[in-house]
Amino acid sequence: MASAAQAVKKGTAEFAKDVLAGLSSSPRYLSSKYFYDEKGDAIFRQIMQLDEYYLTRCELEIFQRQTGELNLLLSEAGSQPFQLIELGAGDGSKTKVLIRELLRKGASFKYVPIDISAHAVEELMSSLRTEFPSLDAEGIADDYFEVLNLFDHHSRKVVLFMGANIGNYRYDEASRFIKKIADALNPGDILVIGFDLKKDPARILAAYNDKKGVTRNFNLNLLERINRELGGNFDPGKFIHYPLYDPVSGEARSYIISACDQQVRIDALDMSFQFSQWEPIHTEVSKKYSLQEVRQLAEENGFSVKKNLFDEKENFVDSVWTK
Ligand code: AVI
Repeated sequence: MASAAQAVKKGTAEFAKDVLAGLSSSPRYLSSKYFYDEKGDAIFRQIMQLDEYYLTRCELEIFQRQTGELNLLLSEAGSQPFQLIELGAGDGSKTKVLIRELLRKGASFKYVPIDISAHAVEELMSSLRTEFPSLDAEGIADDYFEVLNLFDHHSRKVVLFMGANIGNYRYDEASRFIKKIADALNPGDILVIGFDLKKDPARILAAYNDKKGVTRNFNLNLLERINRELGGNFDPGKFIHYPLYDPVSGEARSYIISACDQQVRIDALDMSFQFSQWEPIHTEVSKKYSLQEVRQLAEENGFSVKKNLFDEKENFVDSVWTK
């Protein structure tokens, strides 16, 4: 078993390796998975409260209005005990609505929230202990890509992958990931997956370009994280947050753009990087789906769509699939 210090060292080494690969490539990129350090988690919580960021409210509405329906779908799959595995659990606010209902109905399950942010998992576990003292729960802080095949193959599983986290993969990557989930499940197991749907492009763009500049801080925190953890000397004031939305692919993409010619040193890599004025670093994809793409993603990976649960205005869907 790795000690906490060893885990931090491994995490930092991986971060350094990925930063080197991304900044050495042309065009440059940095992975959005590194947004979520302690500061990034706090900024993301602010994003979820923003007027422009409709996604969280839509999904919460689905969970509040349709918990009964969701519960029914979960219980139809069998009455045996199951593992409720949540990929990218975050603060678990939507799942708590479901957990409360499952406990009330006397369902026998173990909740396993997984998140890349150790800090988010610790906070979630401590709030679960207070809110649901009788809940059987085990939090895992890891990249969910890495832990999928560690699950007991015999137990019944309900996997939750919400918050439009699937949108942070391009379609082909998303399909490969869904295939990985399918391989870890048995026939009859369930996957509940949240998709942000295609809609007015102006509304989508505004969600990634809020007036208060919170999403800007979220994006630029990547540079600050490199400064903090890898001894970089990025000046975030010399970089611009630039989001765009492509209605053809449905991808909202975020970039960090160098506002001037500049050189940045990263001690942990023992290297300097030259940025030219207006050079972009790609940082994030947030793909928006059509219902036809949702169905295709399910069916090409061995799932069938059992039910689509929408918010009232049909901005968002939690799609319930069975293997
Ligand atoms: C976590 N993920 C689904 C968010 C999204 O909408 O892509 C992350 C985010 N990035 C900027 N704002 C929110």
